[in-house]
Amino acid sequence: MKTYFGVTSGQVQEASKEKMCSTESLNRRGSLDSTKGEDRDGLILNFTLYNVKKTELSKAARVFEMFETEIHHFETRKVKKLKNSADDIDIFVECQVHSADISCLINSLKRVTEDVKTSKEDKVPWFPRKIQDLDKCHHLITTYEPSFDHSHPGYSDLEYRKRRAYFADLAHNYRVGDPLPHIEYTVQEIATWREVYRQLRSLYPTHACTQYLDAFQQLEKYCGYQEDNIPQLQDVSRFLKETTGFQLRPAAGLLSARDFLASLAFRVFQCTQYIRHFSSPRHSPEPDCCHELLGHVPMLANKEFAQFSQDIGLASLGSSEVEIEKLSTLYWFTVEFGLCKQNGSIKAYGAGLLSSYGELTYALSNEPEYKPFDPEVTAVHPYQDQAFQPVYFIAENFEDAKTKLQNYAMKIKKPFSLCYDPFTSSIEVLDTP
Ligand code: HBI
Ligand code: NLE
Ligand code: FE
Repeated sequence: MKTYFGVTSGQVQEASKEKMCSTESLNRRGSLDSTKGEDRDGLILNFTLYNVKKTELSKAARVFEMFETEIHHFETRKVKKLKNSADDIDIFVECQVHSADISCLINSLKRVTEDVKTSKEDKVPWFPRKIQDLDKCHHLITTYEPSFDHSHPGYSDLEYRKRRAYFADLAHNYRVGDPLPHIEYTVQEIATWREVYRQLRSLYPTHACTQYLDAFQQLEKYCGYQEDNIPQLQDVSRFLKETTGFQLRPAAGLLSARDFLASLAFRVFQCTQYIRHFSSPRHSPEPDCCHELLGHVPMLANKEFAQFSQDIGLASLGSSEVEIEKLSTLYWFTVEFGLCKQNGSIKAYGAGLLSSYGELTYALSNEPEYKPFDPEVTAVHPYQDQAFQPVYFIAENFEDAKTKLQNYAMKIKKPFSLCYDPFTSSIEVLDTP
């Protein structure tokens, strides 16, 4: 439990009690929030305290401290009045505060001065600003997990579920900067990998785009990509870092779109390490190491594509739920299930296709419907996340898709603009109100 200094108000004690209770909760989209009391979902708000007596300044500062707000800006200005108020000041504060604490905080501030204003209307959801903040971006969508979903092929395989719990622990305990966990894969796991690898490898020359084929060749040469070996994330991450600056971190399963997209802004790809159940190698509704290593990694080794991925990530930071839903749909129909034109034919670049030999053959057959990639249309198109897609979007080429996406992202309304600083791996926020 945290100790609060100089607590004078009963309301503040109330707030600290509330915090102690909110260790685990289910959010709207069914993801398990297990931030263990961290104020990860804080909102960035502006407070103005008018006509504060100069002697009360430290008291005001203490209120912000007691609520464990993260102060981004703290400014005082002398009140310009003609008479009798030489000692009064106005205080302007921008800070991140847990949404549950806002009204208590305002009440406590009102003990310092009656005149408190908040910019509640420009609520901005919390987002990571530095790469270490990604340790807080691990919220899982549990829909397709073997222990929750009865139709998951591993649901009644206790051995498999135990193994999945082991992988989940590794991911939960991981912190930025740690070495990526080395895995001793079992004979059965390697057999599943072999089956997936063989089938896909025979399809790639005719089904995958040239950017994919080039990178895949490199990965076979330098990164242990072979049918009898599941590559280690540590080796793959090093390879990507050298080619496009992308790096990997372990993920316990399917992450919330907000957390997953946020990490892309830092050129970090959240990667599962477990493998799909041996009974269904053709297709898995949830990501696994076949999906990450065979689907995503080769494309992340392409400069143009790496930029495209980071751009979606940057667009997601601080966006509303509605915008996140649209960006994740865009991501779905491009990075996951995208097709593109190449030398007069259609090829796959989406990771969900390049990791599922079932869907890869289907996508390039004459069964599904094709539509041209257009962010405005694609972002609101319904998608299928349990079976093969009925519709795929075709990009002219990556350059075109990237420009269209950047134009789309520029139209997302935010009260600030963002810039990624590659030297410090952090986000600079500009024009904050
Ligand atoms: N989580 N671990 C992981 N891997 C993904 O590929 C992934 C994810 N969460 C969401 C997601 N992909 C997307 O389909 C979009 O919702 C962003
Ligand atoms: N369907 C894909 C596969 O079987 O590899 C995984 C998709 C993950 C979003
Ligand atoms: Fe994926």
